Amino acid sequence: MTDYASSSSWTSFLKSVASFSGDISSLTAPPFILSTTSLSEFPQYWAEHPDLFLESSFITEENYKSKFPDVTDLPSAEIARMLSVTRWFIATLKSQYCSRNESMGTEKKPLNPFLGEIFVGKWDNKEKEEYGETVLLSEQVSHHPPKTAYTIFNDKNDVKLEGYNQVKASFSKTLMLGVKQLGHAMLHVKDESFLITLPALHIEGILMAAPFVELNSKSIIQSSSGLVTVIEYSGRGYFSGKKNTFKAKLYKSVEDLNANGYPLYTMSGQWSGVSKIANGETGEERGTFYDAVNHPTEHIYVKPIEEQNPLESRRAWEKVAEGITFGDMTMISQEKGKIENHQRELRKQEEEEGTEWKRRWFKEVDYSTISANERLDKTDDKFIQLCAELNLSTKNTPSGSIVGDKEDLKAETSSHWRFNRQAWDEEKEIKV
Ligand code: CLR
Repeated sequence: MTDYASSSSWTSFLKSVASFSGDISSLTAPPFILSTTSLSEFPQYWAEHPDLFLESSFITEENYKSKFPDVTDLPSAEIARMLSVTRWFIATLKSQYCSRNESMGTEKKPLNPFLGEIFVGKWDNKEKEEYGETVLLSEQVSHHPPKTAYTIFNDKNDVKLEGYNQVKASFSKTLMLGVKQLGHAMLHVKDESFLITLPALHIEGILMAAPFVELNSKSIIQSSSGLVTVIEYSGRGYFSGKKNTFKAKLYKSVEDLNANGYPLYTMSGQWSGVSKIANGETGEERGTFYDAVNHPTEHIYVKPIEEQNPLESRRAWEKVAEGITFGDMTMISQEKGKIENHQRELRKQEEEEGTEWKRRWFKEVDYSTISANERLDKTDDKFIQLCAELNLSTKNTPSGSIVGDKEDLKAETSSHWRFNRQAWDEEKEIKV
């Protein structure tokens, strides 16, 4: 990448970063650092291991021991399901944070979705009849600031993930890009729900024109069963000198976590490689937890572009993507310009008519009216219940913020995007 690093297009990009406003989409980067993939596609990373995504739904009182044969001291099916959800989550990280480096050599700047852009696809799991079909729907529900809402569901096994992505980014003096994620994800497996907080991250290697992601901080998975897993991340050096390492602890309850008690299990290693599981009290190893190398990803099926609706991401960006592939800056800006002009026209029209762009499959839920803790006993909303377990803020804060902390006090709104299943059932134009 040293050729690119010393190119004039890169040095002038670096200069423009100095006056960065906070809106990543406003940065004009040279073609070699542009990705042909839109951010609306990123939710697919949650299910590139369809077997692990569904696994917890197959764990019962009768079979739970056989699902983790090395974990000889496994106390219950509930704990087995939590281990399974944790394993699935760990398995998603390589797709989420390493896949661009693997396919394109470096992290790149994704296309910034337009309002109403959609990305749909499925894993048909034909070789495993009991899996049934897993469907992904993703929709750009806001342009300023960009927000992508998504759901991934499998009706046959009653598994559903829903969430939305939004980031806040800022460059440090050393040209490291710090990124906070504002959304969250929720997984529903039959009657159990799991709230997942999203890690902060930073982009290294920008100076060398070879960006890559490192995760900071932590993720929490809170189950409606009371079990909770805390996953701490570190880059090269901190835990072991290896990159992409984590340490996860599964606790019986938030009380145990807060009392600094022993976890039931600890899992540690590289999320992009091998990790081990151990008894949380004795430290005795219980075998391999996850091995990314032995679990190749299964990519989503997406209809050919000719069959796609003009709102579908790959069709909408086809010409821009061609420009990027050819390294043709003129074509890129012309084709991007067409999309932007069309969007400006739509917004103008809406303003004249006093209307708003209609969101297709997701609705915005304002939690400020329902999240007060004293009403906890009156709500069956899983997000509120699971946040309350951990004292997490239900406002629009960086994922994982605690009630009363700096970010929580600063935040003014509490709106989150939720899947509207009925709207999908009534959908006539878009097919997966
Ligand atoms: C989006 C939500 C996914 C996880 C994820 C992975 C990589 C992140 C991406 C999110 C948001 C956009 C991101 C990207 C890595 C690089 C890219 C932060 C959080 C930025 C916009 C690219 C910067 C451009 C460089 C050339 C400086 O579940």
